[in-house]
This record gives sequence, C-alpha cells and structure tokens, in this order.
Amino acid sequence: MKSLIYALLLAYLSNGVLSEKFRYDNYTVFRIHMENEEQMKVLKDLQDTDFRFDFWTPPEHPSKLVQVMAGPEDKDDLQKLLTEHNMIAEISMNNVQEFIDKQTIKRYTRNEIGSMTWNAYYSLEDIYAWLDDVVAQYPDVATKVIGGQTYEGREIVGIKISHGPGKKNIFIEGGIHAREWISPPTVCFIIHELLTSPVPENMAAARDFDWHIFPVVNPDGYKFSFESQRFWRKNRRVFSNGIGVDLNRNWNSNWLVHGASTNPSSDIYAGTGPFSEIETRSLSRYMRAIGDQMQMFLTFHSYGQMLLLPFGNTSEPLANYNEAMNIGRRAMGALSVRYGTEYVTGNIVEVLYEATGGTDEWVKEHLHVPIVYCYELRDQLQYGFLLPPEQILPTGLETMDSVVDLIHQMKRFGTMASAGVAGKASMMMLLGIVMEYFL
Ligand code: 0X9
Ligand code: ZN
Repeated sequence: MKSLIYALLLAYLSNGVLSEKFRYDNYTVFRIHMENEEQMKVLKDLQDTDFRFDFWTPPEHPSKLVQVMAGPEDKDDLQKLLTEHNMIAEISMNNVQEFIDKQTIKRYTRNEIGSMTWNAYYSLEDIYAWLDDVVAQYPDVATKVIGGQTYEGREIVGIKISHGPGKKNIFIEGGIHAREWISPPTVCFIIHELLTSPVPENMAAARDFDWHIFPVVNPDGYKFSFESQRFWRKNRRVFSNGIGVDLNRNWNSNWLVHGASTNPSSDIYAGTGPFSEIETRSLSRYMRAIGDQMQMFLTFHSYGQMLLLPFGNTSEPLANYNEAMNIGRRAMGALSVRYGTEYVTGNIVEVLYEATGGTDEWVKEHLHVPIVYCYELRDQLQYGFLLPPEQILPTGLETMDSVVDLIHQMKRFGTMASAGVAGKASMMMLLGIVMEYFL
C-alpha cells in the first residue's frame, strides 16, 4: 500500500509539478582526466551510488576522458573528490542553461514539409506531423507505419518507403535515448533525402530496398526531455522507487549481463526483465515480422563519433564481424569526405564499453541481420547532448553520405551474405577492395 501511494505520488509529481521545465542555471559540465584504474574505480562508484551527478560519458577506460554534469550545490563536492584522488578536470560548460538556450526550437507548420528546416530542433508532435505530411505528399512510395506503443499510450510512428514489391528491408531506429536530440533530425533527414534527393546514388538507394524508418522510438522520453528535463534518457514508466527504463538495456539479448543496473533510479536501469517494456516488446514484434528479409539495421545515438558493431558483451569477432568492419570503415571514410568528421569503427566493447540488452545486439542475435551498426553521432567531447542546431544539417548530410556508401557496398560486394557465411563474404569484400585499387 505504502509503495502504491509512493508510486502515485511520483507519477503525480512527474506529470504535474516536476513537469515544469527544469532549469540548469549554473550547472557545470566537467571533462575529467584519469590516469589509472584506481581513479576510474572512484568515478565508477560515484556513478553507481550518487545520482546527483549525471555521467554524460561513463568512466570505462583510464585513458578516456569522462564528461560529468553537476549542479551548483554539488559541484564543489565533485571537485573535492577529484582533488583527493589527484584527478584533473577542466570545465567544458560552466552554465549549462546558456547552452540549452542556444538549442533553437522551431515550430513546424502543418502541410508545409519545407517548414522543417534543418537548423532547429522539433518537438515530438511536430516530428509526427511532418511524417504525416510527408506521407501525404509522396503517397505512391511512402506509408505511415506504427512500430509499437509506449507506456504513456503513444504510438511509435514511422514511415515505410517502398518503390515496389520484392525488395529486402532496411530498418532505421532513432531517438531511443531521449536526450540525444541529434538522432531524430538525422533520421528525418535520411527520410527527406530518400524521397527528394536528385542525386542518382540516393535515388538508387531509395529504390532498391524497402525502408522502415522510425525517428523517435522512445516518444514518451523525447517529449519529457523537451518539456521537462533536458537530460532525460529513459522511457517514462513509473516505479515505486524511480522512473524510467533504459530501453537500450531492455532487449532480450544478454539482458542485464553488462553495463546495466537493477536500480530504477539509475540511467541504465534494465527493467524488470527482458522486454518488460511495451516499447521494446511491441517494436520487436514489428521487426520480427519483417526480420527474415532485413539486410541492414541502423540505430542512431549520440555522442562520440563512433560506428559500433555488436556485441556488447565480448570483443570476439562474432558472425560476419570482419566483413562488417571493412564495410563500416569504408562508410566512415565516405562520411569524412564532406567536412573531415572522423569516426572510430569497432566493436562496442573495444571502442565504447561493455553494455548488453541493446536493439543492435537483439537484431543481430535473433534476426541474423548481416549489417548492424550503432552510430554515435557528433560531437566528441565539446557540446555533447547540446549539439548546436547549426550542426544538424552537416550531421545529416555527412551521415547520409555514409548510408549511401553502405548501400553501395552491400550491393557491390554482395553483402546479401547471411551473418553465417562470414568467410566467403569477407573474401568477396577483399577482392572488391583489391579490384577497386587497381581499376
Ligand atoms: O550505452 C548505450 O546504450 C549506447 N551509448 S549512449 O552513450 N548513446 O548511451 C551504446 C549502445 C551500443 N550498443 C549496445 N551496447 N548494445
Ligand atoms: Zn544513446
């Protein structure tokens, strides 16, 4: 009874009083340097036990910098701890609210798809309205699709682009982590390019596959990050001792094995069981329905400029790892041409950290999709989740370059290879690279 009252109170507070837009005046983001395992352990313990500090990037390797946000009342405690353990930190943002205020938010005008300009962020409602209008404008090739439902009763809305029957599928997911705002507009930009670009390669990419594209697979969380707490990551399910499940820890693949928590207050709470969340459960059903024809799965996160390959529990080169590495590296080469943006390509564990229960692992393990990547979009350790809106278009353009290159390689090197025939596919890949070199 007590916990029910607590849950109701939490729900009330989170939807009422707390849903006032939270301000981050004088919040500081630190960039912390570590030198050894001991220092890393101090930060890891802090992350696990003290939720006053928001680890924008977790401490996973002593050689990597960590970005942490602290409130004005807490930042001295953090600095004291760092000094005690001889860690050096520089300030990357000293008044987070100022940077939030620079995240231009525009309204989308209904029936004017051109009014979604690629230099501002848009609310969930506006993204959904834009999707409706896109479908209305391109009725021959675009259909509205519902990928699933959410805890708060919304629909996970997407778009299917198809130029005719008999095509294999590509699935694109964005916005599973609410605060990673660059993800939804990048995915929307891909939709826009597939439908409107006059560039022959883009048109061919659009034509040769059936595309299932979902810009915001965590709509409740995204809405909350717009209207209440900018740095919200999870869905919005209410528990007696916390709110929200990290949907990228809730898939039924090595659930709760690594990099996940059993504490609902944690940002990496994995839920009460695999697929405990309606979002992942319903979306997985949609994916399964098209699964045996799925050739490529892409999920868009931020930040760090990385292209990650499954799995999140081991750095062993499983399935068609070598082939996927080669294709990924070349695609990141294509991405870098426009603006020189550099990505690191590699296995999740090697390049980032151990973390299981993600969408990418589930589609690889259960649907055996040959090409599976997780993009960590711009930037590296500067603005982080607060990527300035001027970078939306460049991010969209360079990312689209890489997606088109992925398609090109899949067609060229016959990566229609299933995940099981790694060796043969890698040979073909190698042959292709050698031929390209000599031609
Ligand atoms: O930790 C995550 O879920 C992703 N990084 S983020 O900073 N955007 O939160 C990485 C996901 C990589 N894939 C898996 N771990 N399965
Ligand atoms: Zn993410």
